[in-house]
Amino acid sequence: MRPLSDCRLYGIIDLGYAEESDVAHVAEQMIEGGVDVVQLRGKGKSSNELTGYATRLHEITTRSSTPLIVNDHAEIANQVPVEGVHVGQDDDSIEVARRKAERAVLIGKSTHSLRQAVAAQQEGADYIGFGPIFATPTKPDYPPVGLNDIRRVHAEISLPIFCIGGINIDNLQSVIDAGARRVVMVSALLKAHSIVDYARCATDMLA
Ligand code: TZP
Ligand code: MG
Repeated sequence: MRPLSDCRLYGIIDLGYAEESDVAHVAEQMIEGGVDVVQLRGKGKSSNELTGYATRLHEITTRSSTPLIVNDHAEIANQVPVEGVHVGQDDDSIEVARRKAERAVLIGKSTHSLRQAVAAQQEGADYIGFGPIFATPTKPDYPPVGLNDIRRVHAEISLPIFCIGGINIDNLQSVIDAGARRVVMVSALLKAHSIVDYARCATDMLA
């Protein structure tokens, strides 16, 4: 499986944007375009429903050694051989998520400040998300953290850091110039006319 240290572009298949019938195709397109790690995010979907999606997605991601991460529901990891689980500040602790997964998996944590990033590292996260960098309709209730702390968080945290929130091809260079090496894209990628071309453009910029 591709190690997170080799991952630059993290794509989230958010079921608020992707239709059920498109999920497999979206994953294939992301991978073809060079997305290195894929997350399944389905706010409002039950753990059972997401287990079904995760099973189908894992058959696709595993062919290219692309890690598949499930959002929020660590218990899915004891049903489906996904590579990881992602938790937010208001979700299970990393310790509880590891217990629910019942096996060794990667655990990522969302952080919204330098202080939370340091805490996530101390708590034993394998990677962190840092943002929202810019305001985003995908996570509307969180104030953007902006570009200013990106360099500092990279200086203080030794884990892979994936900057997230409102990132698209038009502002990606500003995020890279601010010190980011890895980013997450959700709506920009899912709404792109060609997911393959859009992801390729982003991976070229991050190379
Ligand atoms: N966590 C912080 S911002 C965000 C999440 C899940 C949403 C990012 O979505 P988009 O569409 O790339 O702004
Ligand atoms: Mg969450």
